[in-house]
Amino acid sequence: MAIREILVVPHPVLKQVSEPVSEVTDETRALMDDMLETMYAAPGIGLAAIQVGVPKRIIVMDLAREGEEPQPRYFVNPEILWASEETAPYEEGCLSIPDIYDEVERPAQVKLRYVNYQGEQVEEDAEGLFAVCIQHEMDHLEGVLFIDHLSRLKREQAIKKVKKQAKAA
Ligand code: K1U
Ligand code: ZN
Repeated sequence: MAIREILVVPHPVLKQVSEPVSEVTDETRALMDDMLETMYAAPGIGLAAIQVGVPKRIIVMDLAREGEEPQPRYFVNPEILWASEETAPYEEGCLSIPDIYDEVERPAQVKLRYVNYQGEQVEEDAEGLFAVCIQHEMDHLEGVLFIDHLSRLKREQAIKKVKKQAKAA
């Protein structure tokens, strides 16, 4: 396993649309293992493959709280089958937009279909932080960042701040 570099804005690869995975192979699982290790090291609660420069429709996540056993989760080719009309706000962050947090409103519940680590198709309902995180990560697969849900002014300020931080580092 290896920790990979996480791309940060305004890296153009983050705007790419990711390609479906035709089959979950050992190579796919090796990538998912690297992604999980990268996410834990960051630290974060989710990561899309495009954030490590791989334009494939793959997401990893772990929503276990501090002190709980790790609960790694893997989503290949995730689809939203249904989204609630009810929405909920959440103060989101993103490992590709360090130190920027802002409120995004998204459907409160979603029904998902995806392929898991073993290559099996699964359907699952998501709500709460799981619903927030999977929608945030699925946006990454379309080249969409959480700041794209904010005003142009806030988005431009966020990118400017990240660029300034990078220059200072
Ligand atoms: O960059 C990413 O896509 C990961 C992102 C996921 C996310 C967070 C909050 C709302 C929606 C999606 C993160 O993990 S940001 C870091 C973070 O939330 C966190 C870090 C350490 C402990 C707890 C949370
Ligand atoms: Zn993100």
